[in-house]
Amino acid sequence: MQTNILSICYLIGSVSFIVGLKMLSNPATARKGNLVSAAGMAIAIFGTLFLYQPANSSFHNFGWIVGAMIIGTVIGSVSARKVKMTAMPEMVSIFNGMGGLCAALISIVEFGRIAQDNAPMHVLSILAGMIIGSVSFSGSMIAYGKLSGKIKDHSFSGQHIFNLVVLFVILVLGAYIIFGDSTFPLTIFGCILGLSLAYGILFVLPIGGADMPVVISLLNSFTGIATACAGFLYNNQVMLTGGILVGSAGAILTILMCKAMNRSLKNVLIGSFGGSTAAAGSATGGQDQTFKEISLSDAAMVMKYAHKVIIVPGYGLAVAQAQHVCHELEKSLTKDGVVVKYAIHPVAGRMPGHMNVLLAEADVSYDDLLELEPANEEFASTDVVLILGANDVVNPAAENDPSSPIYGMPILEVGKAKMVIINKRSMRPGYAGIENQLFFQSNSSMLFGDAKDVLQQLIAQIKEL
Ligand code: TAP
Repeated sequence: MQTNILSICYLIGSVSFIVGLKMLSNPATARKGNLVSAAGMAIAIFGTLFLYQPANSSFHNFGWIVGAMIIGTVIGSVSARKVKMTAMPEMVSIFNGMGGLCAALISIVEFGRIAQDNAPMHVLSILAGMIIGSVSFSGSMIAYGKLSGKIKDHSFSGQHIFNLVVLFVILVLGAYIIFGDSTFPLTIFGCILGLSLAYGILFVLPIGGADMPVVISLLNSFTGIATACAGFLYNNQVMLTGGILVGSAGAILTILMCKAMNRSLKNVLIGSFGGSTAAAGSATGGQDQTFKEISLSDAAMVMKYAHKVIIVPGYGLAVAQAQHVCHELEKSLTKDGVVVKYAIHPVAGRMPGHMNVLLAEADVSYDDLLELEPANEEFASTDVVLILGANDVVNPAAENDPSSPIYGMPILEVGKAKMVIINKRSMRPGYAGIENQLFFQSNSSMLFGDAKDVLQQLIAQIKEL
């Protein structure tokens, strides 16, 4: 009876993960989707705590489990509340690393117990969980260090080959444990653990800052796969479903981000893309080129009397926390009969969906958001493009400078609009560390200042006109 109720709990948990994930795909339902999945997880956890009956023993270590849950819940919820939106990728890295560590620890604990039964599928899932979980843990910790500026990019010549050799040795040792007649499985298991941790470090260390989100998404997918291995090991459906969903969602996101940044997945896997070369990109523009500035009153005037304005939000908008005042500007222009839309680049900001989340927080209608391709079709018929703290995602070097590190990345082709107003605080480059020719084009004008201050003043000017 108890086992049947537990199975129903797991079924509810699994369904809630799927429904929650579906709801996460739309900003209007995303918050609820998160709650639905969290509720499903709570049902699965409490079902296990109160209904699970181990085959040959009683449920023990209850105090340890509940104690760890309380500590984890307090740390998780306090840090999630405190974290700034711009530091979210760092937090995702840490949480993801903890997931990988848990999956690896399960494999380590179970190796001594289950591996003795010599069932190759069990040993395989233990090894896969340990290898993938360890890579995900050490890689995520390095990713956290790099995103928070504590660790710099590091690489040495021949590193790609070295990484491949390490990976190969891990696989050979793993195969030896499964199929070989090893008298020292624990020693070999320890070697695989050490090499897997080293591989996670080696594969993330050389990757350049601008490419980190792809790696984080990939590591997230690894954690899901490692969890699915543990689910298979314990024949636990909810763990298996959760792991598969995280693994596949992470893999799909990785592929989409690779596409958005024109990177190859193969190169991500052997840790050989981006790199500090990003900062060494072609420094076109230079001191001999001039840019125009536009005054607040002129900017307010051209926008108020425009037919169509497209706003391009970027990382700077998030830094300035200017999303609410940006929505105010949109409302004020719309009242004057201007059509206002937002063009969202898939990697604008510092994490996938960053801009969508920010704008949804400010109640901007989802219908007004244009994705890359539809936005590029609309720029030619747009009077004014207002760029708010975006840089790399509108950099034409991605299209016309083969020596640029962002060459090939699809960009928002804002230069097609009649006029482009760029708001930022200075002429400093964006995340990729490269100069932006857009700022020097004849239809571009710079509007310097903090995005929030500038927007507030623009609204005041528009009201006065
Ligand atoms: P960036 O290229 O980083 O440019 C942001 C610009 O905002 C900077 O040039 C900065 O110029 C300006 N800025 C900063 N604070 C500001 C403020 N308070 N007010 C006004 N402007 C401000 O941003 P982007 O165009 O959004 O491009 C994103 C970049 O990050 C890409 O290279 C992308 O690959 C990378 N990246 C993306 C992700 C994802 S998945 N979204 C994750 C990690 C990295 P000033 O200093 O002159 O003000």
